[in-house]
Amino acid sequence: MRVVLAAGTTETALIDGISAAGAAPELMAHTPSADVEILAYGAPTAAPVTPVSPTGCPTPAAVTRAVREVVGFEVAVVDAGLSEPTGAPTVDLGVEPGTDIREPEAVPQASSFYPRAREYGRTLPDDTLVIGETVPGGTTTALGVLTALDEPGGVSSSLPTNPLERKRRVVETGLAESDLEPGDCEGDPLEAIRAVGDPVQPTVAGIAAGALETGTDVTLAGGTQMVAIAAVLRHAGIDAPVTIATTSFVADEQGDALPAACDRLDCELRVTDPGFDERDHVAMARYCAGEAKEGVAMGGALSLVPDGRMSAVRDRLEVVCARLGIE
Ligand code: AAM
Repeated sequence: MRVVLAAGTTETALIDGISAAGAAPELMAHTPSADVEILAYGAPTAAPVTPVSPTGCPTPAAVTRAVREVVGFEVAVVDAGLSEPTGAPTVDLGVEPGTDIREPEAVPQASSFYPRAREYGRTLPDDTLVIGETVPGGTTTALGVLTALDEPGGVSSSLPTNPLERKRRVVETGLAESDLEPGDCEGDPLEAIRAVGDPVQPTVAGIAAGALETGTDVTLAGGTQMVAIAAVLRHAGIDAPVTIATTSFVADEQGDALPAACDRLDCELRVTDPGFDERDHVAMARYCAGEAKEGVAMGGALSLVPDGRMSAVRDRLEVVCARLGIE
């Protein structure tokens, strides 16, 4: 079993009011680079910041790291378009940062990133992969791809109040700038990503596709961004079994829409509640207030926690947070 984290950036994150995956817009580009270091080392090393939301909610990387310190799992990080350096080892597939989806092309090289990621996925030796993401702005690009593929349903958000109408307007502009209408990319998911997606999407979808081809079990670790990846796989004609593992925070926010989307895309859904309401801790309270919710493979990592060990994960999260200066 291995957790594979695809870490990248899209300039879409810089659109006003669209993301809380960083304390300020100018810090957002550092978030994935720091997330990678937190997962690998337990705290940022080269990155200048610990990713927190503007209200101080720590990155889900802290939770994934806490699970790792309790359960122990192998990690591989793929550079899926980082725009700032990271001090942790990454696999280089030549993936470049994405542009604002309101530009005519969001991921101009989507169709070459995908086969490279697929080849990487084919070569991984593990029986099971849990594939996660960190890409600020990723729920907006997920909405972009879902809309271009004519898949119904909304998307989640790192913000406690989801700016869904704003995201819809951004996607509408993005599609228009790409000379596309909603649904125009049905059956051509790489075209959807090229027009209104982000570079993490062809990377995750490619790794998943390659792994599935070699009989590897694949869990997509995340919420609505992973629903978009599942849609990419299905529109690419891949019908192998896929699981989506997310947090109760996303599941609670999405209500019936999440199981409905998983049904439609023929994915098994696994939801894990980390029991953060049982603690009086600033970070866990932020998650219970609907901030962050998911990311950096958090839901997939939580699904690996054996029965009876979740309180050890909460204990460990307090230690990780203290290391990050969040107490
Ligand atoms: C990743 N790193 C994060 C974070 N995420 N650090 C702090 N807070 C988060 N929520 P949106 O579309 O609103 O930006 O949400 C998606 C991002 O939130 C992704 O990067 C995901 O991994 C998570």
